[in-house]
Amino acid sequence: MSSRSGKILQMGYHQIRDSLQRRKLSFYPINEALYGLTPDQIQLRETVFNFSQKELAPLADRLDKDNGLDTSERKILWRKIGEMGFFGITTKSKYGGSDLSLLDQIIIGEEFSRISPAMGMSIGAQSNLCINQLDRNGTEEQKMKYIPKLCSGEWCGALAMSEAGSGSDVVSMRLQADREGDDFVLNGTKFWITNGPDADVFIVYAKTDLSSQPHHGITAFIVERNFLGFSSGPKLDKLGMRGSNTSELIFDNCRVPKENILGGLNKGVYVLMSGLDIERLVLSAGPVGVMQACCDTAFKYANERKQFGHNISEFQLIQAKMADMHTRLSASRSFLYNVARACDNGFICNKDCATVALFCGENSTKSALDAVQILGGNGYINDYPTGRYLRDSKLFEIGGGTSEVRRLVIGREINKEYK
Ligand code: COS
Repeated sequence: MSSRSGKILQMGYHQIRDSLQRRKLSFYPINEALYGLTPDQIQLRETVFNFSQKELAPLADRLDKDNGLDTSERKILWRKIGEMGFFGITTKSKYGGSDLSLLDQIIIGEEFSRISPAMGMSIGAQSNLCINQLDRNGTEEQKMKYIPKLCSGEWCGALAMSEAGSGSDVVSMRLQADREGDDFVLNGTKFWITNGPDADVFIVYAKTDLSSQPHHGITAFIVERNFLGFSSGPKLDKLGMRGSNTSELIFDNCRVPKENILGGLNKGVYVLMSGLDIERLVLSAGPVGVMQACCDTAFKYANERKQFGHNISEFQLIQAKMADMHTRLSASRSFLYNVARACDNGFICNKDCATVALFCGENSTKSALDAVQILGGNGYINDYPTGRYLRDSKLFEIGGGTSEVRRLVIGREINKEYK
């Protein structure tokens, strides 16, 4: 390549990249007939969109490169999110929540994830896994003590379920809690914990009765970071979702007062299983947000990138990919909103929650792959966000239950219905 043509090609590359980076994403039109959103929900989406553009967009790529947010920046961001009411979304206002629906929570999660899936996940872990679990299972005293601080963003929250040796087979966990007077003493570890390095309070599942069936001897505890014997490990170096801090948790004779049992002694499996349904539903906002982000980036790129004298969007093989991406997004969003509405009306069904998580998670990875392909060589370098979307997306086929577990849950329920 001559130095002249090299320069011209470089200019083309920079121009498209800069135009993608400079451009303010336009707020996309919502087909109300298709999605059936209320005027309040349309306005909510726009509010989150504007917030994410201002607060998350400038951070998203840096977080990916730096493997997370440092503590002081995270604390400032958390306060801003708390002020907007985006943490305790479905929680009653008397605990500092916003008293909105699960569908509203999904709209919020989707817009966060459209800009930064990693931040969407960290914020979701606090609002869904931690606050929601406390809200549904806590005593009045526990709720008053913890939820307002989490809703305001003063505190960061997390949930600790998985261990290095117990992922899909969650009830085989080994973290043990032994009664000593008015306390329980926890020994063992948890692994892959979202917000692990940052959280001030954790919902932690531990074995309290080894003599009964594995799933009947589990208890949920509320553990504060400053409890004696608690520590978190260094940030894990992940493939994707790097903007979301993840770590191991270590319990070394960690003393937890018995008042901090959540949902009853040896009743942890019900807290855990019912939480998993809501988690799978709400987590699905993430892949829908990523699919939107993939469309935003790839469609714009295809309409700017010229080859053979034409914008590549004019080529039918590119149009086919664009059509597939659009179809996956529309189908996933419609499905998710319908299941969310059913859950809001009290019909929380583990088959539907697993189905929607499976569908959205796998479609998101497919669309991220298509987006990388449309960007071609530029999709393969990290100056563009599509590589990040692909790496982030993969988590949605693993976290909150792998695609395999989701298929297992769905298959089991189908068999019950047809027996
Ligand atoms: N709400 C409340 N309780 C529920 C429930 C729900 N939605 N679903 C099941 N339960 C109860 C059951 O009633 C049962 O209790 P009883 O024996 O007293 O009736 C108990 O929970 C165990 O249920 P089940 O026997 O169906 O569970 P399994 O051990 O067969 O579950 C899978 C197997 C693989 C489905 C389960 O372990 C699972 O979902 N694993 C994935 C874990 C996961 O998602 N990890 C990622 C965490 S990221 S935070």
